[in-house]
Amino acid sequence: MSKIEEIFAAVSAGKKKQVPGLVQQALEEGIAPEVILNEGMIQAMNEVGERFRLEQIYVPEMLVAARAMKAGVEVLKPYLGGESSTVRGKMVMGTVAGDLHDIGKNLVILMIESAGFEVVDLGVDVPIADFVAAASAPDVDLVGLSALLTTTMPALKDSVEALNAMDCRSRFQIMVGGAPVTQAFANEIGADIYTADAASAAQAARKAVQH
Ligand code: B1M
Repeated sequence: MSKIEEIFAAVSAGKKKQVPGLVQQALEEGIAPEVILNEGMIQAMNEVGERFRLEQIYVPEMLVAARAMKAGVEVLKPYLGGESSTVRGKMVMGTVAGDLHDIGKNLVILMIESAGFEVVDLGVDVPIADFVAAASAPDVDLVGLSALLTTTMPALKDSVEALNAMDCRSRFQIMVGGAPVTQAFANEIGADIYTADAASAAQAARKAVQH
């Protein structure tokens, strides 16, 4: 079994204690951090999601897989994206109301921080009022909203609607993402930027904020 296959297997089986060591070994073997993340861990979460959909596993198994992935990401953190010494701007970011998924959001934050932004993490299950309150700070350039469930897409829409109604709306841009979100949906709800993954979120943030 290759190291990537071992990481894939350990993340899908929720082996939280094994994953950090395997990720470390993969790095020492010279495997690129992005490959470990995408082919080892994110692919494993996709597999877990598929097995959940097919009712082969249930929520507890999804949860332990998520914990195993988080443990692996901790090891990868210093290797992803690189450090940036210039502060390009400020972003506030959260997962919308009713939604507890945060692995994707945390990866987006990691990459956007590496691109030189200060990011205020509002956490998960963020009420609309909290997005609005955070966006009203005068130095906020970007507001990021993540949604992972089709059932929380209406909360994404309502949150963006509330942000769009703010007097200071022209001061910041709104970025949305998450598995069920598409460019078409982002356009429909009036968000400025849609990105499909953490790396393109960081690129888009850089492009959007050029002080
Ligand atoms: Co959940 N879950 N889950 N889950 N879960 C999904 C999302 C699901 C697709 C699984 C499935 O059925 N195949 C499904 C949703 C179906 C749907 O709505 N169409 C689902 C379900 C149904 C549920 C529950 C309802 C299950 C239940 O209770 N019956 C429940 C809901 C709880 C709630 O939120 N209220 C639930 C719970 C959970 C756990 C708590 C057990 C756990 C989350 C733990 C955690 O996050 N701390 C969990 C997990 C782990 C998953 C899967 C398996 C993996 C999610 C993940 O972390 N992916 C997921 C299946 C899947 O995704 N294939 C599933 C890896 C992550 C890196 O990718 O989050 O997509 P992702 O983020 C990407 C991009 O989307 C993008 O960049 C990221 C990095 O590249 N991105 C952005 C994300 N946010 C962005 C924001 C941006 C830009 C890009 O700009 C601001």
